[in-house]
Parts: sequence; structure tokens; C-alpha cells
Amino acid sequence: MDPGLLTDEECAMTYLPRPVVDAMAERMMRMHHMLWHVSRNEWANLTDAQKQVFRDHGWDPPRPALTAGATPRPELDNGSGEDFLYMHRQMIAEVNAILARVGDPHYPRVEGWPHIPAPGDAEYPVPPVYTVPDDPATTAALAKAKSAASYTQIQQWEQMFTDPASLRGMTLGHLGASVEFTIHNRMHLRWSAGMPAYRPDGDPFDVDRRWDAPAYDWLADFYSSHVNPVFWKLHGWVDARIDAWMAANHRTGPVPWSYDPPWTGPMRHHLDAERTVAALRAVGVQVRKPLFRVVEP
Ligand SMILES: [Cu+2]
Repeated sequence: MDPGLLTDEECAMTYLPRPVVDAMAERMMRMHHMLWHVSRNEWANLTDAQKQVFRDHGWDPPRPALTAGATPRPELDNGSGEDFLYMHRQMIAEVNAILARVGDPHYPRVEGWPHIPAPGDAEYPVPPVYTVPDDPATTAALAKAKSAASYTQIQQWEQMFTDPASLRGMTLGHLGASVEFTIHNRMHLRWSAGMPAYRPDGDPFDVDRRWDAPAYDWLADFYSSHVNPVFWKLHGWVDARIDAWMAANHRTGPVPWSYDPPWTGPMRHHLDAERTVAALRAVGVQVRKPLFRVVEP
């Protein structure tokens, strides 16, 4: 079908087949994605008592992703970057399995952006700057992510993570960690759009059921980003970095993960998420904001 004949609902920016949206909007899916990112991002910053709560519920990350403090650094050498690449590759495989069942000819499988869309791209325009009430740090990070200067930086990162010579010079873990905290985080904020309401800033584990509605697909929150169609375009690009790294390093066959398997957190059907979240609220775990900010290596 000619893309010009697609209805508004099916236009590329907003389209993801309904069964995928519904699966991604499920409460356990949301909880899993949030707990996975929060535990590995915040681990180094937690008190022992808080760590124990994560541990009691199976969420102690073997390889934390960020260092402690207000100005963290990504962990480039502990293998957490492999976890990032592997976990999201698993999510893509899950969505591809749903898509295979659905058989929508307009959306047969997850396909990442071959290139990061430039300003003015007709299919994937950058949504306008917006304000997140009572959250000046996120509001400032959003304005920066959507700026022209930010696109220049995106192009530099894209070049670096595409160039075979630079890919040959880094381990897979180093690649994953630097992609996550630079270009990946920047894309989440850049393509996020203003929402009618935002999950409360003060309590990162406020998961009232109203946030489970499929319409809550904010790209700038771990609880909702994967419900958004753009998530799969940008994560497809991220996923292709694994293949580019393999090719640059003359590797064929299975990806040579250093862990068997890398960390994906507890299995979703064993998830004791309601009790996990209640226990985390009780020990006052805070999450460093803004989520998806760029953390330079
Ligand atoms: Cu994620």
C-alpha cells in the first residue's frame, strides 16, 4: 500500500499494531522494564537497606550501569553494556513474535531507523518542546534534546557508533554502555512528546493503575517508553549496533556475550512486582532525574 493511503492512525510516527501496544502496556511488562532500568541505574547510589529490598525481590543487578553520586558516569568496563544490548534484543524478539502472529503487512517486524531522522523529517518529526510541571531538570533536558545543537551531537555519536574502525576499538560492553547513556538516552528525550499528565516526580514507584492505560506511552519514562512506536524505531537502530560491531570485528555466528545469559532480571511471569514496588516505596528509593539524561563517559 502507498504510504499516502495510510490513515492518520497508521502513519509511521504513531503506528504500532494494536496487539503490540496492548502487550507492551500490560502492567507486568511496564513494571519489568522500569525495575530493570532503575535497579541497574540506581544500584551504586542505594543504601544497604534499599539494596536489600531489591535483592529480596530478585532485582540485584550483577552489573550496575552507573556510578554513585549526583554526576554519575556510565560503567564502561563491567559488562553492563552487554546487559543493555541483550535485554533490548530480547524485547525486540518478543515483539517480533507478536508481529508474526498478527500478520499486519504494514508492520511485519521491528525495523530500526537506518539513520537517525534529521530535523524536519516528514515521518518522524521532533515533537515540540514542552514543560513537565514541577520538574525543571527534565524540562531543561528536553529542551536541550530537541535543539539543533543536539542533532549535531547525535550525528557525531551516530558516526562513531557506525564507523568500523571505532567499533573495532571497543568491547561489546563498552559499546552498549556508551550507546545507552549518549545517543540512546538523547533520542528518548528528543522524540518524547508532551502528555496530558505525568507520573508523579516525587515518587518514582507511584504505579497507580491509571498509568497502565495504553495512551500512557511517554518516551521519557521507563514505565511507558516501550509502549510508544518510536521506541521500536530507535531501539532497532541500537540493536543494529550489535551487528555492526560483529561485522567490524569479523565475528560471525552467535553474539559472543560474556555472560550466559546477560542480565534481564527476574522472569516476567514470576514477577512479584506489586510487593516489590510497595517495599521500595517503604524504604524511600529515589531515582536520579531526569531519566534518560545524557551521561558522558
Ligand atoms: Cu529499556
